[in-house]
Amino acid sequence: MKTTLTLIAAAAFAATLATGAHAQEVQVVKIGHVAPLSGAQAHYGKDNENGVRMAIDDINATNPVIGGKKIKFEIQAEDDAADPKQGTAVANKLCDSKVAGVVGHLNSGTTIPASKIYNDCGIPHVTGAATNPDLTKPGYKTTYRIIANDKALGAGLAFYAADALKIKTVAIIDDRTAYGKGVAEVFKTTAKQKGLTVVDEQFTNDKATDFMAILTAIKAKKPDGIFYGGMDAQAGAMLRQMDQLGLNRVKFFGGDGICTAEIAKLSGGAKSLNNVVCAEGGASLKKMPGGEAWKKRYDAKYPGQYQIYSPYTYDATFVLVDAMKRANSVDPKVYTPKLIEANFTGITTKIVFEPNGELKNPAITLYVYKDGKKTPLN
Ligand code: ABU
Repeated sequence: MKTTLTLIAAAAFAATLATGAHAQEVQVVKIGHVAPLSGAQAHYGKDNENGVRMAIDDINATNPVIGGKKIKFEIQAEDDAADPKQGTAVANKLCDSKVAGVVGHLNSGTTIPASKIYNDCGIPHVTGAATNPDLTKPGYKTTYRIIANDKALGAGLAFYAADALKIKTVAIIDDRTAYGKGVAEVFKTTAKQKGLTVVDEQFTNDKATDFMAILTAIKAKKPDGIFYGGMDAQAGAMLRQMDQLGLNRVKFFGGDGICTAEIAKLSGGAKSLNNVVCAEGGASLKKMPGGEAWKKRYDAKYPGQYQIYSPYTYDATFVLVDAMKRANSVDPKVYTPKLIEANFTGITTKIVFEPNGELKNPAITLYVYKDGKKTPLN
């Protein structure tokens, strides 16, 4: 028995010498990811998480060495269910877990309160989805965004409504979340500046499914268009109910929250889908530096799961790791100051930050749905 164990130990030692595995120990470094992975927004969350997983696989395939150590990145994926309270609980959990950085969160309503927690525990986070401009107002050195914010999205849609479509009247609905309320407010202000009349304003919430009462009230005001500040589960149902009320000639505007692949399914064949114009805070996949090739790889790895933000969460992961490499450290205290100096060409764009952590010169793209397929206008 003793002889057998000695032989096994000797064989293991010989194998170690051959591979050099002991020459450099592997350090596991956790990257946190937070998004809704349950509930009506789980499809956005899964897509975001896939972006982070794909980035980690690609980075690990390069055998990264940081601070003289071989690094293996791993994801710590958390579900905040798009709920601000769960968002702060998960942010505290990630601080306690001492993750090196966080990609997220997805919703503005969870990201804004979480940003203070990350700042207090000194862990940087990069969102590729939350678009409320208030996120970067406190000026935390730990908060970064790599897509355009709602000032650009709301204003871009109002300009398009006034200048390209030449509509005159609009009704506005929002879901009272940080995102929905914020983007609707920007649209309203800009639409009025452009000479549009806001004929009605209605409110809902991010769990609602029945919009017949508010759409009936809006129908009486005969608007040329409806702007919806909210997400696709509600927008899809609204489009179906607009058809039922004979509102299928009314333009339907919304920000990136409704600009998903899923809305085509959620609207269940409603004619009103043809009237949707939505805005996304980046270039179209075709115009992104590595967009189309990346999308092919994504679809092969995660068939049928693409929604909208995964290219950004992919780049957000690379931006964190790029700062670690430049600092030659995975310690957030050491590498966080390097984030603001990012000059990183990702698959979405060249990522350079403003002093407040916003992306410099973000693009926006408007989309319509042609034959049920999300199609860029610019
Ligand atoms: N940007 C729209 C969806 C996420 C959010 O900002 O709440």
